[in-house]
Amino acid sequence: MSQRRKVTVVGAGNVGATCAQVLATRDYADVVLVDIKEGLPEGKALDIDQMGAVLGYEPNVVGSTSYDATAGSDVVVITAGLPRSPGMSRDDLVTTNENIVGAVTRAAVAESPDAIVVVVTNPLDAMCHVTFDTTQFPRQRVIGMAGILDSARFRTFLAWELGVSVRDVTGFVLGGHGDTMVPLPRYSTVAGIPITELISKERIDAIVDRTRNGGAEIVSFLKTGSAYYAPSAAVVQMVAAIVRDKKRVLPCAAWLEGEYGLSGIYCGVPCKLGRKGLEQILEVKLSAEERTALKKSADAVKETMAAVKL
Ligand code: LAC
Repeated sequence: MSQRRKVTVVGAGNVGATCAQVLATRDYADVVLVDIKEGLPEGKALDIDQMGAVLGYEPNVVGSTSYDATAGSDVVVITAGLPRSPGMSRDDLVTTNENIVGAVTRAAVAESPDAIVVVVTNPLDAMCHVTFDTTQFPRQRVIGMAGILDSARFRTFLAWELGVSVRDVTGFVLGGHGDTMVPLPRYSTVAGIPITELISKERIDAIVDRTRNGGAEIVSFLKTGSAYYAPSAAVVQMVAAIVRDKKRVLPCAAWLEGEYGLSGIYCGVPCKLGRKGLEQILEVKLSAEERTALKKSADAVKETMAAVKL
């Protein structure tokens, strides 16, 4: 595939700007970085472009406060919104961020009616739902980023626990992006060996717990913001799977229509991503305990959704 693709990133804060930066270094897409704050997207885009002369990629990032430059994007990434601050749950953000996400989604899809939208703003599952309602797109074209981040955290902690390369660790995390997310040890492996064969139940429980609180752990260190390096890399993995039609199977937030016994809700499940966006949801059998945990996580997403007014 020789033709460059076009990716719009809405929000030039830490997550959005880092997304634009990582995307730029990959050099397969023209990137438009949009923010309402005058000067911020333009300045960051210029800086990222000039890094290309050093690292060796084409300077094709444009920053703008208007959506004109975004027209005809293949993928739109929504990062706009307030981040969590210490002591604040993801759900506390719901009212502020639903207004922001609704408005930027409308503006972005007006210019790119065929785009696939990747939602990143928290509370993630609820903001996916807001974007899904706002765009009226089919579910194939509105997907949320959370599971790759959550499983990246899970994989990192497992790799440290065993002293093995993180490349050989797979992690399977289902459910909403919140404290009730459901890491599944049975389906998490080191080079194909289930971690339940390698790590004691007590240690797995502790690692699962740290994973569930992985976002809050970083917020408590940073004090004035939340994680952005790993989240941005996770977004780029989704964007790459879509624009390069890779058929990757990645944990993403998807609109469920009966899968895993859930309907009318966004929730993290294993998704096949390709040119059409969400091309398939993979279902696996869950134990009674796992099903209960997933139901609890879905209930938490529904509770957050109850606060959405749009
Ligand atoms: C995290 C927050 C940003 O998981 O949701 O890092």
